[in-house]
Amino acid sequence: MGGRHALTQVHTVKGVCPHDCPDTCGMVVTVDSATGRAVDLRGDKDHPFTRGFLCQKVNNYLDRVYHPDRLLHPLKRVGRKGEGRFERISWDEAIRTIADRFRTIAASEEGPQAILPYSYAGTMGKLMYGSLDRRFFHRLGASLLDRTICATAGAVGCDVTLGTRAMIDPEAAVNAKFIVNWGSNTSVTNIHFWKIEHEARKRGAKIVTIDPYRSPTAAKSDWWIATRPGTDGALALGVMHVIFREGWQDDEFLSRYCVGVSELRQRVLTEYPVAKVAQITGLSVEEIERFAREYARAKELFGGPALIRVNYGLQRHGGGGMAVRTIVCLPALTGDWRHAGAGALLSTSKAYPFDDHYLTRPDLIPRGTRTINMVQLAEALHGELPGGPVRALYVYNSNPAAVNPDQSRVLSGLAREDLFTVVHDQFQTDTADYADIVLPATTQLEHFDIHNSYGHLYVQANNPAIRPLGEAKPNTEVFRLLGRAMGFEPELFEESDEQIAARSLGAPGAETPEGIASALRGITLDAARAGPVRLNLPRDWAPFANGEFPTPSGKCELYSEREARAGRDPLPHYVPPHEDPQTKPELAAKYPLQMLTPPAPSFLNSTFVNVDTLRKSAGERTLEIHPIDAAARGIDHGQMVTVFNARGRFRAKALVADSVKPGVVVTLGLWWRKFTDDGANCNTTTSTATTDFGGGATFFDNLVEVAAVGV
Ligand SMILES: Nc1nc2c(c(=O)[nH]1)N[C@H]1C(S)=C(S)[C@@H](COP(=O)(O)OP(=O)(O)OC[C@H]3O[C@@H](n4cnc5c(=O)[nH]c(N)nc54)[C@H](O)[C@@H]3O)O[C@H]1N2
Ligand SMILES: Nc1nc2c(c(=O)[nH]1)N[C@H]1C(S)=C(S)[C@@H](COP(=O)(O)OP(=O)(O)OC[C@H]3O[C@@H](n4cnc5c(=O)[nH]c(N)nc54)[C@H](O)[C@@H]3O)O[C@H]1N2
Ligand SMILES: [Mo]
Repeated sequence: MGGRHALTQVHTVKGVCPHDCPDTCGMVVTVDSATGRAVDLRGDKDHPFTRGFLCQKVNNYLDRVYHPDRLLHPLKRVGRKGEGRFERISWDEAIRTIADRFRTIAASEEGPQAILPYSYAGTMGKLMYGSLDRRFFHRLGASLLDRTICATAGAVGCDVTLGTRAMIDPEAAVNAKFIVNWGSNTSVTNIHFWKIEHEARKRGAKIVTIDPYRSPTAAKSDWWIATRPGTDGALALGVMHVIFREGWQDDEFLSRYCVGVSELRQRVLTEYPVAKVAQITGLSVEEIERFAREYARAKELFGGPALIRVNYGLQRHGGGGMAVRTIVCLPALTGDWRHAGAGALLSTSKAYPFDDHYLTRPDLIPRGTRTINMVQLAEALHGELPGGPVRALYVYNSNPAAVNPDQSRVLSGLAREDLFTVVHDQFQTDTADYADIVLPATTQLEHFDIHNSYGHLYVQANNPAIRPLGEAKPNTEVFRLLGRAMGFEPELFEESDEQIAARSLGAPGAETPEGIASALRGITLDAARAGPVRLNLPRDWAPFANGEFPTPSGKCELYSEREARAGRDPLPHYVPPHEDPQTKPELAAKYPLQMLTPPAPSFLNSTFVNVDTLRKSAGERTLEIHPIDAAARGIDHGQMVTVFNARGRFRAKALVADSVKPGVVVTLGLWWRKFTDDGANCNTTTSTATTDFGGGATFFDNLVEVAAVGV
């Protein structure tokens, strides 16, 4: 590595964007060799998928790395919880304080389960996301955290039908001729795949987006289909109805590789006539018929197969798991799985057989340890879950005060004087304001890591480019210190991060679907440090072209025996949202509007909100509302409104627009309370109710009312 910059001597270092996004971009950091300071950061042109360009947020990444508000030293709280007043302490004192508290709690009658680790995907690196931290908390016997806040509804939904995630080689999607962004704001949340969709469009593909909101992606698509929130499962059943009614199904694929064809056929033909689906989804019969025809007959009409980019937006509803289970049945009906780049794509993460058992050591978990669903942090902190109260909370890679549902109750829980809270982060987040001990974390430029991706098929290592700022430490290092302070077996913690990464590439994990068990074979850490390495998968990889579904039957399970045995409906069916005007008219009489709260393009969930340029580009907090709903409430364009329900309220500026249908409102998240004038973000109104499958979050399943704020 090496290179020249004007005047100063510089060198370049290859890294990986660590943020929670399917793109997992390759980055090149230019460092001033004399000062050791990073002076430039760009996309890695040699990365076959991310091809040298970065999103708006990471283009500005040095603003975040060298932000004047970076946490540089451990702190202890001196003010009230939430007030944000802290005093510098040493690492020694911080580690000793934490270990003493953990030891005391573990020895108490309540035991180590009264300690709760809380983390999500602030970084997606295999080591920083989940390695020594898991080993530490497993060894300690702390409560287990079920990490459900984002992806589990669809993951389990997919598993029921396919036995794994819906996956393809995303690069092969240039071959698709009919591309459906289903609950996916692809042009914002997966920009390199959007580029591939564009390439496909140049080759004749039609792009359709199914979304209650005219998202940037919907606006740029050939066709925006505005479903009512949470009704995607019904739409998919209606499409199946039309396919079977017209006889457009691929009988050969169905009979060779699927179970339950006749049961499903019977179900959709009798129970999901198009008129009923129109009533549920708010679409017209013509629109549904046309969508079904173009989707199912894409090969004749557009010259090639169809691909559904099924994403997270549609999962955040009570029936989100079943919706995904249902949607991923569709490519079996059309036979699109036969073709590379066609079928459906949720996530490629299961294509990487990293040795997660070795990384996280689940064998250390004491028998009978309870599991807490992270979506229910509010309940956990208020002592409402089985297994006793939470006495200590250790937060890293996450900002629950901003991202969790039922925010007011999360905050009152965090404010408990008897709760001992540690927050390890790069910044003084809304959550850190409630900590007893704050620990400074390194950024991706300052530590080593190894990455898979959930949006492409390359393994990459992140080489550290600069030294840690101040006294910041990587997650792994903090758990080494804590492991030592607790007197845990040194061998659990003593390998270096590089050694752990190298070994994690070595042995295939137990759950690996057949066909990808060898995907990492022969890929060395050295190769991954030099740049992106493609998994050992064939160029025209189409994992289900010949069946080979890793389900119990080995087939695509249109009918699920496992579901039947669990006492549930074995066939796809429509599960309405928890807060649905059609099925909950009494609730809707008070709170008639269905509110969606997807992230703002300039933020990544709550990350980047404190970067001034990005916050400015996000503008104000807005609420998009249809002219009919605005008029009914006397709300003018540009006026401040209060959005509320029984859980809470927040303020936003009304944008009266036809970007939503009547009955739907949209506000873009996820602001930090401290950057708002009312100390609240949209999660004051969201609920901790979970999805049908996977215990997932239901952020978009949320009835609210809106009122003009008097001036
Ligand atoms: N209303 C509503 N709520 C939502 C969503 C929504 O669409 N609407 N989206 C949901 C989704 S999809 C998700 S995934 C969750 C995301 O929830 P979180 O995973 O909490 O995501 P972030 O808000 O990005 O916060 C991550 C934090 O990790 C920190 N961090 C980054 N790297 C490191 C590191 O190496 N070490 C340590 N210790 N800390 C680090 C960052 O500084 C940041 O404060 O939010 C959910 N919440
Ligand atoms: N810029 C940016 N990129 C990101 C993120 C970010 O915060 N900012 N977050 C990252 C993370 S953690 C995740 S999980 C992914 C999420 O990426 P996406 O899956 O694209 O998720 P969202 O943007 O939350 O929602 C996508 C769309 O679903 C729509 N939607 C809501 N409810 C429904 C419904 O019932 N049916 C249908 N059909 N559509 C619905 C929303 O209006 C939204 O436009 O993006 C990742 N990429
Ligand atoms: Mo997410």
